[in-house]
This record gives sequence, C-alpha cells and structure tokens, in this order.
Amino acid sequence: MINKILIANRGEIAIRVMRACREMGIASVAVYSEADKEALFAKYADEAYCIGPPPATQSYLNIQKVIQVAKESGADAIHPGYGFLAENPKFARACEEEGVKFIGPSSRVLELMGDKVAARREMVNAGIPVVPGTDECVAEFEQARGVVKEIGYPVIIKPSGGGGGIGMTIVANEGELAKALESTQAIAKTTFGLCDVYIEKYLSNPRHIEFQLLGDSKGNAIHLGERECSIQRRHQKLIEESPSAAVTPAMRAKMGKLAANAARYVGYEGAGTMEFLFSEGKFYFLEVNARVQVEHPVTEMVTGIDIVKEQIRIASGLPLSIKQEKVRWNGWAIECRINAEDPLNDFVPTPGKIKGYHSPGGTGIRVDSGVYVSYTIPPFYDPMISKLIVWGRDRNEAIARMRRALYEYMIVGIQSNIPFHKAVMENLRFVKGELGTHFIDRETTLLDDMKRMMKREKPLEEKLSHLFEEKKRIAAIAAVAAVTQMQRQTQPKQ
Ligand code: MV4
Repeated sequence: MINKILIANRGEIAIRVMRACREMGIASVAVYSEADKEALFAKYADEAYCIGPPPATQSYLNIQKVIQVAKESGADAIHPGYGFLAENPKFARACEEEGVKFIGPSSRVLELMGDKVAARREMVNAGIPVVPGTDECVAEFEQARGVVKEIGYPVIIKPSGGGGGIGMTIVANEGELAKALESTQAIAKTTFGLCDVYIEKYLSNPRHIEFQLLGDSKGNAIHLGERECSIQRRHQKLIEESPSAAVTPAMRAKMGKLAANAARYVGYEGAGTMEFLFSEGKFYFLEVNARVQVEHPVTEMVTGIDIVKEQIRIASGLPLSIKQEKVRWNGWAIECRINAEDPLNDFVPTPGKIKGYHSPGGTGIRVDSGVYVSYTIPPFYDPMISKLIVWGRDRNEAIARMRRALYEYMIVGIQSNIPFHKAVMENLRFVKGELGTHFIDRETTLLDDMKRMMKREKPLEEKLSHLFEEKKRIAAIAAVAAVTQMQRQTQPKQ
C-alpha cells in the first residue's frame, strides 16, 4: 500500500493530487523551486522541500533530485501531475529502478506513446481508426510524394517525437511539399532531437474530441466518455466540456469501447487520454496523452469518479473501483482555463501580484487553483491562475452557470482572460455547439464583443471598487446584473 506520495509538480495540479491524498489518508510531499516558496501547494503539503532555482530544468525537471527527495522523505510513490516529467520514459524508468512507484504507465508504454508513428501503428493494430497517412517515418521527398499521391492534398507533416501541435506544417500542393518536408524535419531535429516526421491527410476545422481511459494492473480498462476540447488558441486549450454536443450515446459507447480495448491491448496502467479528430461524423486517432490532463475535472463532474484517486489505487495494485457497466454520465460540465494573460494584447502572459481575489461559488461550481490574495504569480512557468469548472443538468444550464460564475470572479492586480471567456459564453455559435479547432480564428467578432462587454461593465466596477485595495483594477466583477443586453440575445432556451 502507498503511505506517502511525492508530488513532482506545482500549482493547482499539485494541490489537486494532495487533496486526493488527504481523502485517502496518504501523506504528501511537495517539492518546490526557489520561485515557489510562497506557493499554496508548498504550504498545503505535509512536508515540502526546495529542489533548486526557478528554471524548471534546474528544479521540476531534475530527475535525480526529485528521486533523491522521494527516498529521503520516505515516499513510496511519485505523482508527476501533467507537463514537466509526467510522460518522460527516462523518469519512469529511473523510478522503476530506484524502487519508487511512478504513478502512471510503465516506461515501456510511455516510450511507445511518445513515438507518435509507433503509437499510430499500434493503434491501427488495436483496431482504432486513424487519419489516412504514413505508417512509418518519411525521410525522402520521393517517399513523401508517393504517400501524397495516395491520400491527396492538403496534407499535414508532423514531427514523430512531438505532439500537441508543435512544429506541424500544412501542405496545400506539391509545390510546397519539398520545402515543408525539409523545414518540419529541421524543427523536429532541433525541438525533439529526432528528424523523423510523418504525413497525414489534413482535415480542415475538425473537432478535437478525446476519451478518458483508466487501466489497472489486473488487465481491466474502462472509458469515462469524451471531452470536447475544440476551443483552443495556438495549441493551448482554453475551454473544455463533457460530454461533446457532437457525440451521441451510441457513438460514445462504440468509440469508448474501442479506446478501452486499445488501452488493454498495450497494457496501459493508469489514467490516460486518447485524442481524436472528429470530422463529418467520423473519429480519427491523433495521439495518446499518458497522464492526468488539465481538463480531467469535467469528466469527474459528469461521472462522479475521482480520476486522481483511481490513479493512486491503480498504482497501489488495486483494481479499478468501478466496472464499465456502472459508469453513468449525468448532466454537462464546462471548464474555462483562467490564465494570467492580457486578452487585449495578443494574450501575452501577465504574471504579477494578485491584490484582490474572490472566486465564484454556489451550486455546481468547482474552482481548482493554487493562488490566494497577495500571492505573486511567478514568470517562470505557465500562467494559469485557476480552472473554473461548472456543472449543469444540460449544456444550456452549464453555459448560464459559467456566465454567472465568470461575473462573480474578481481578480485584482493582474489582467486575466476572464473577459475572453465571457465573450465566448455569449457567442451564438458556441451556444449552438457549433465548434471546431479553428473556432477562435474564425469568430472574428470575439475581440470586439469582449471590448464592448468590458466597457459595459465599467460602471459596475466603480460600484464594487471600494471592496478592493486598488481602484479601477477590477478584472471581473460580481454583478450578474452586468450580463444585460448582449446576453439576452444569445440566452440559451432553458
Ligand atoms: C491535425 C489537423 C488536421 N488534420 N491532423 C494540432 C494539435 C495536435 N494534437 C494535432 N493537431 C492537428 N492535427 C490532421 N490530420 C489539425 C490539427 C490542428 C492544427 C494543426 C496545425 C496548426 C494549428 C492547428 C490547430 C488545431 C488543430
């Protein structure tokens, strides 16, 4: 049994994991960088150790140091969260060799899923539909030409060591092919240390839909349904929901079963996500994310299953706590990632001191965050302030609740992307569920809508400004009354 877990991460996800530990009677150990001495997660843990200077390469990515602290503190297991070392097969292997349980899949599975060409091939063998394309790496121009002859333009060239969109090149015609192949190989080499690339048919404006999976050490694997993550900007997801408005119960059952079978096929242990593109009613496998994801709470809200607890149970050698037939999906959940960034200035990060803070509450609201009043968000890591998750009986209730929550959310001292989320929640196509990965680029009125809404809120800001230290710095205000004209136009029918 696991008695003590070291959390090799920071911010909201570190706290999320420690909360599960607390409920399970497991002690928690935080490791933090010099930039995170005052961070909430370092205070929340039962024990906390500084592991190095602010740059992640010298702290959160220092494999030897993290394992050393695990051993010295007597931790039986390490939870890697997401990002940092979460999908690093070298780290998982080091844990395996040092006798500290890595909470996640084996180093063998991490290696397999990290190689996108190998993962694609494995999924084909497991019976998962993939985008038409290559089943091996493409090194030469003639090879690329041969592939494209079969699948036709447009195509997309992807680095095999990549994932998450980095270094991908879209090719519209043969004139662009040679240069695109060369440049993608070069990016692959500098970014991932491997010049291997592969080619797929390019789908225009597909939806991004992913399935949550859980596999245990007894050979059981189940799915917890899908999440829709189409609202993203520069490969950063901003809004996620579960279920997806595009997925019927029959499709969910069919694809979920296929995905769970594939997890069983590769011997997947832990929580994982199978990402798909969804276009014209069909799913196409993209990649496996072998970790707990940022957006896992929307699945927890609709299934009632604590995914982090399941991860810990699985790592302890226990079977999954629930059978597939017992998984029920209830209602609708939406998550907005609240980032310290300026939506009026091309979303540049705006780290700094939070001078006033009030997070929303009430029925159906969950806020996962690692911040507090007077906390300074350091500039070294990703600028997420919190995740705001709402639950409603149906999508319209969830949207109305998210609007209400966004208007309750007050962050003073730094800019946040809350105004952007308010604009999306009032966007007609969003309300209708007409989503795609190019949603933000194509909804050209979003920025103007946002500016108009910010102007409209000005008088209410004044009304509330005495509640906070700094006048006129209120980024969001607790007045549902502010949701006036514009919101009525797009009010979903209840
Ligand atoms: C694609 C695609 C269209 N067709 N694959 C981006 C994230 C990564 N997980 C996969 N991505 C995509 N893969 C095929 N076959 C469209 C995307 C994509 C995208 C690609 C390049 C630049 C911006 C993009 C934004 C959203 C989705």
